Amino acid sequence: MNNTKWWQTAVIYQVYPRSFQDSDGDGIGDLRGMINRLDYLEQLGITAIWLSPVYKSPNDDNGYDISDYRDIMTEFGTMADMDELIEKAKLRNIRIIMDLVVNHTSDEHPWFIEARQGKDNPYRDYYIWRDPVNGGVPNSLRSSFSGSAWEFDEASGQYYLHLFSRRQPDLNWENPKVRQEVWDMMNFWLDKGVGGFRMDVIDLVGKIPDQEITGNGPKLHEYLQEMHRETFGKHDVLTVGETWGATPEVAKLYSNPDRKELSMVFQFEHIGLDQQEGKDKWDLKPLSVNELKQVLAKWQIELGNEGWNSLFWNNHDLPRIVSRWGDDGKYRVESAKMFAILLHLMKGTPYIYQGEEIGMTNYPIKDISEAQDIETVNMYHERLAQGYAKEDIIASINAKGRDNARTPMQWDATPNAGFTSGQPWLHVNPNYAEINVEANLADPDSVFHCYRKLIELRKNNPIVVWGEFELVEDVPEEVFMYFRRYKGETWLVTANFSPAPVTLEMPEIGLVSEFMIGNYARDAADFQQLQLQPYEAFVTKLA
Ligand code: TEU
Repeated sequence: MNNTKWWQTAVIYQVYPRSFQDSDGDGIGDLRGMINRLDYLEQLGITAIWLSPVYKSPNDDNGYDISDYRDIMTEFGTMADMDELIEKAKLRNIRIIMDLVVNHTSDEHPWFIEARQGKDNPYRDYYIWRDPVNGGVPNSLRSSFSGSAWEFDEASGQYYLHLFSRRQPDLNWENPKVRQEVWDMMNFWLDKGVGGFRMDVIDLVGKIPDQEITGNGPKLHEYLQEMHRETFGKHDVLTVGETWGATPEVAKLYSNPDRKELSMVFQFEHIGLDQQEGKDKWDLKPLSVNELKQVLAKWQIELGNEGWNSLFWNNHDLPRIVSRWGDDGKYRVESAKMFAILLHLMKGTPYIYQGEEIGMTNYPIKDISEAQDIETVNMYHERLAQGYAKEDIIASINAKGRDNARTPMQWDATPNAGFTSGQPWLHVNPNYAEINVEANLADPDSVFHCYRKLIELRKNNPIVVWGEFELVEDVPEEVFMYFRRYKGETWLVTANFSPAPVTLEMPEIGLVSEFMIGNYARDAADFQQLQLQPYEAFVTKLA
């Protein structure tokens, strides 16, 4: 393909640094620990590492509240460690993608400390301040972490906006000085040789608070085009925006190469399918596999050549997919592999979240005292006050809470799963004795080796990167089946998205010439009348 970008053939691995690998026994993951695990990531075969924030932070939101964009969080190590990580990753042809959190800062950032000094401070309009209305909050904007998005500042008698925690004041992007500060900071990291940025809630930076507009504001794309011109446009880097409300039409605005904005976005339409209409993520409904098929197929087809898909099931904000939509009991390995095969054969750039590649699961809590995440804790107290039953709130937390993804990486069967020699900052899932990297590496049929083979398939077969996608419609609801076609070659991906066997008539599929990968043993012969096993998935090359 002409003008191929490296991130179109890439597979990205997300590290949540706090939970990846501790090297100094303080119970918190760190950069040295990551450096010590680069060989493992190289063995998996990934191309780049998306690092959740490692900057100085008071950790009100575990690093997504930044107090110094140009220094490293003390618990994670030093800037010298960061430079070493970038360098040693590069030696393995692995790029480091930084997490760019510029919708807001920490309230301990010097800019906010200045801004808070008074209305005349030169940094005041780095943030969004409003007078009370009728003696109260300026309007009904809500925080994602419960309650009003407005916090009263006694000293000045004004409110400031925070779409997340009250310790994460929103930056005022209408102020050109703020944008210049962001450009300068991004260029600082680009000059260090980072491979790009994941852009935290970047769809919010065009907000118009007085009209209660938060996502996709009128100046958003103007700002992104300015960012492109002033920073990464001169570099061959990956930029991926976190855009919760994006539709394919909106996604094209971000990722159409002619618009000179971003490489791609994380869209979350499939992620919201087990959430009641118009409600919060905590208000659950069963997943419809048909809806999932239609949504993912739509994204595969509608971006066309005007954008590029990111492909993910997991991240540090989401429950682990094998517990959420698979089976984390009897068919844990089979369903973990089914999710991997189904996603990694699609068109786009796959993202693997730490632990996904070994089939890690959610960690159910019994009491709110076991929860660490601010989003979860705030919701618990808000819903308790609203009269929700405690057991219902805990059930929602166990289904959708962010701590599920943040339990320490399970390296081996030694205490604390080999994550730390100290007291881990968050509970380790007790199933680490069985589910860990060491056991996966030793088992040629493990989830890890399934991911490693999928990454190899993508590297060695252009059809996986460039092939056209076509959903197969006339199959049972629980069967997710699609073609990929490229330069006369046709591959068929078949997945049973259920714990029950399914009988499938496939005579029209034609002869199978090669069995590429699957999570059950199966030879190329018997594809005319099939009984798919629980969560069975496989890929066949057709004659
Ligand atoms: O998340 C954006 C965001 O909206 C999430 O908080 C989401 O609403 C929720 O977690 C759904 O489960 C980004 C980061 O990924 C998240 O970790 C931060 O807490 C948030 O922004 C604020 O920076």
